[in-house]
Amino acid sequence: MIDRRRFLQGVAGAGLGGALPLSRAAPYYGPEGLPAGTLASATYDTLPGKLPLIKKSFRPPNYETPVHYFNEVFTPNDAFFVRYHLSNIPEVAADTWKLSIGGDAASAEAAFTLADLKGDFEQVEMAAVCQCSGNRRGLSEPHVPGVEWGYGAMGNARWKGVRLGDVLRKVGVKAGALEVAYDGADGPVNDKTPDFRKSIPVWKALDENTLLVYEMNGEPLPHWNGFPVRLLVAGWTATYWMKHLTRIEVRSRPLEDFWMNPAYRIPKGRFPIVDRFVSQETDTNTPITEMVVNSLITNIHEHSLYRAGSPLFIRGIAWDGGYGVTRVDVSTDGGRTWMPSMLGDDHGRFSFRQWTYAFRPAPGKYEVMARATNRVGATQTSELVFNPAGYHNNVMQTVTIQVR
Ligand SMILES: Nc1nc2c(c(=O)[nH]1)N[C@H]1C(S)=C(S)[C@@H](COP(=O)(O)O)O[C@H]1N2
Ligand SMILES: [Mo]
Repeated sequence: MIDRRRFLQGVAGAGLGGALPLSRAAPYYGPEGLPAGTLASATYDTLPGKLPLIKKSFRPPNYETPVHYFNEVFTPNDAFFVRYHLSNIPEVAADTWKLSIGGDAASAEAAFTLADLKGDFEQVEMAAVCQCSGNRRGLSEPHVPGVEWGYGAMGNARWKGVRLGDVLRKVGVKAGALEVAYDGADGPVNDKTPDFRKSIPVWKALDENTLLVYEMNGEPLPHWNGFPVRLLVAGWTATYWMKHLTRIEVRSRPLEDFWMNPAYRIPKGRFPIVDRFVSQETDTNTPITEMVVNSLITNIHEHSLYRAGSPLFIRGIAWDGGYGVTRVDVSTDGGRTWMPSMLGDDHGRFSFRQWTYAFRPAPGKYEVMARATNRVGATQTSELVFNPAGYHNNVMQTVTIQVR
C-alpha cells in the first residue's frame, strides 16, 4: 500500500503552479516512469519502518527512493534508500554498542560507547547527500551488471554526530598513518562472500567534514540506514558511509580487500575528479571518490500534459562533491537554448540545492533539460562516460512534455 499522506504530499510538493496537468497520468513515482533499463526488478515493497520503496532485491535489501520524494530538499527517513552488500544484518542495541579503534598506526587501542561519543566530543550538524556510486546504473548503455538503480539510490539529510578526526586524535594517530579502515556489524551469510570493509585516506578521515553520525533529520538513524552509528564522508559516494560501524583501524599500509579492489573502481583520467586516493591507485584505475556534479528534474514527468497560457514551474535538485552548485540552467528545446533557473536556499555545500524555472508555454512539445554547474566549473555531460561498473552517471536528463 502506498501511504496516502506521503503520496499526496509528494504530489502537492510537485508545485505545478497554475498549470494543472490535463491528463490523469499518475505522478512520476513508480516503476512505470522509470527507463527500461531499470525495470529488471522493480516492484514496491515495504521494509519494517519504511514506506513502500522500489525493491531491487530483498536479500540483500536494496530499495530505491521514488523520485517524487525529491520534491522535498531533505529526504524523509522512512523514504530514504537502502543499500546492502551482505544479507546478515543484525539489529544493533544502542546501549551495549561499542566502537573499537586501533590499528598499527594508532597510538593505542580504545573503545567508545554512544554516550562517550555524545558527551566527550563537540557535536556537529551537517546537511549532506548520501548517493550510491551506482545510482542510475540501470540507465547504462550498453547494460552493465550490478543493482540496476534508477534515479533514487540517493538521499539528502541533516546528520548529527561528532568529527571522526576529533575521536582519532584522542586515540592518537602515528606519523606513518596512511589509511583509516573500518567495518560494520553486518556480515556475509557464507564464507565465500568477502566481508564489507572500506578505507579512506588518512587526510580524508581527519577532514572536519568526515563524521560519526547517530542522528538523521532529528531522529536516531533508522535501522536500515546504519543504527546506531554510521560514517559520513561528505562529498564522497556512499560506499564509504559505513553503517552499523563497529571497528576502525588506522593503518600504515593500504587495505587490500575485495570491496576496495577490484570493487568500486573507476578508470583513471576519465572523470573531472579532484580528490585522489593515491595509496589505492593502480596504473589504470582508482577508487571512486567524490560525487560528480548532477541534477534531477523532480516535478514533471515524461508524456505529461499542461495547459497553455499559465505559468509552468519546473523544479528539481542539484548537488556535487562538495564544491557547491553555483548554477542550474534549463532548456525547454532539447538543449538548443538555455536559461538560468532560480536557486533555492543554500543548506551548505554538501546538500541538495533546489532550483525552479518558470515560463509561460505556448501550445507545443517541450524537451526539458537541466544542467548543473559547480564552483570549480564542472558541469554535466550529454554523453555517458561509459565504465564497466556504471558509476558517475551525470548525463543530462530530457523530459518531454506537451502543452495544449
Ligand atoms: N555496514 C554497511 N555499510 C554500508 C554498506 C553495506 O553494505 N554495509 N553499503 C554502502 C553503500 S555501497 C551505500 S550506497 C550506502 C547506502 O546507504 P543507505 O542504505 O543508508 O542508503 O551504505 C554504505 N554503507
Ligand atoms: Mo553504493
